[in-house]
Amino acid sequence: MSKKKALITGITGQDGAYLAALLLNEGYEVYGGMRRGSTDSAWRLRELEVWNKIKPVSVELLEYSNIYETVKTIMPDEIYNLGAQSFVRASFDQPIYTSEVTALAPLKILETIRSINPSIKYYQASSSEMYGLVQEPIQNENTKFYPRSPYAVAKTYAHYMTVNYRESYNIHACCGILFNHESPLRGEEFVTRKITSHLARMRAGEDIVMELGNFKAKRDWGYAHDFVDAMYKMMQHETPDDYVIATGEEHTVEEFLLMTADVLDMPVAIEGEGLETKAIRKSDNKVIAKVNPTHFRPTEVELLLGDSSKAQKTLNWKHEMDFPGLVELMAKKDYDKAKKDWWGK
Ligand code: NAP
Ligand code: F7E
Repeated sequence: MSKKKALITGITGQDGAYLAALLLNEGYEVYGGMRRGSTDSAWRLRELEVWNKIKPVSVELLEYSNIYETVKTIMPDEIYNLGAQSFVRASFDQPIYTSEVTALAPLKILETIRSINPSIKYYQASSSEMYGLVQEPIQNENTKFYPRSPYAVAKTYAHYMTVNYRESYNIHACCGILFNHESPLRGEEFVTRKITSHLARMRAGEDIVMELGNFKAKRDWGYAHDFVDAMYKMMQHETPDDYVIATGEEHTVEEFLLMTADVLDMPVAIEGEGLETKAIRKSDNKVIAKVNPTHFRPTEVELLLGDSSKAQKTLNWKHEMDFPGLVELMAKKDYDKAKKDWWGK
């Protein structure tokens, strides 16, 4: 039997790398959609040792004809659309670009599927950010959306467009409403990796101060490796549907910082309130983190907490990695890196 073919857009991102590894393991021929750039964007794929196993294809998500021709040539069985301008803070400065990549590109892919072969399955990377100003303390598939950033509005548009193509054209299209998921492959602009990479460099000897935004923001943080498994499972289910994927546990940014410091054996204390909040290293009373208001968003999402019981029941999905395990994995990996960079070993 010939191998199943999957096209992943955004394969160079965090989730793209983990999903590529999973699909290769499942015996798929994996086509990796990459945009042209002047620097090496394949480092995550190299780190997971999948770069030589995938077939890279040039996909610029702003170009309809590029998407169309790629799909027509490959004729994949499944398309996982992970490509996006995914940084919420940046979406306030670049709302139009964000909308073109994050809202309109999914429509271009859905139109391509509809016109070339409606039996191609489609996965849309929806986001817990769509809940924004939360309308219920714990969010599930029935909770009303209240997006609070251009990124979240763009994701909400793409979400409903995916539902509409499923209902109008009978396309096997699924939306994974994924809550924050992290890993050592997370981009360093996101708060978890920002914290682990900065504290690891401090622990290795660098004299730096980290600037953060809202210490009190709460998120439901899971492990990206666990979360891509949910994407795969929903695409294999006979009925296409939408699923919340989350751990069901929330923690503040401050808690993430304190736990990272403990893992690195560099205890810190939090002092002050609001804009005056600081993290002080106990061993020498040095301020290692303080607030810089530029990291606040014009409209903040204060808290998110997901209920993934539908995915647990229907897909038999559950997360394996708990919060302390995730912090430890990320902090230790960044410390190993920092030691190499700083001490050359
Ligand atoms: P990420 O690390 O930021 O990766 C985004 C990917 O999109 C990168 O491969 C990037 O390519 C690509 N991309 C951006 N603009 C493009 C364009 N114009 N043309 C082609 N490719 C483009 O994101 P992630 O964390 O892996 O997340 C994967 C998806 O899930 C995203 O859609 C994100 O919005 C969504 N999501 C993420 C989370 C989370 O917590 N991680 C939660 C919910 C939903 P370059 O490498 O060239 O920049
Ligand atoms: O912020 C606060 C910040 O940028 C988390 C994306 O993958 O998950 C991600 O979006 C929280 C926010 O992730 C800093 O204000 C404080 O409340 O790591 P983040 P995000 O905005 O939740 C969702 C589900 C996605 O879909 C997105 O694509 O932490 N925070 N201080 C900070 N955030 C950052 N980045 N930097 C700070 O210094």
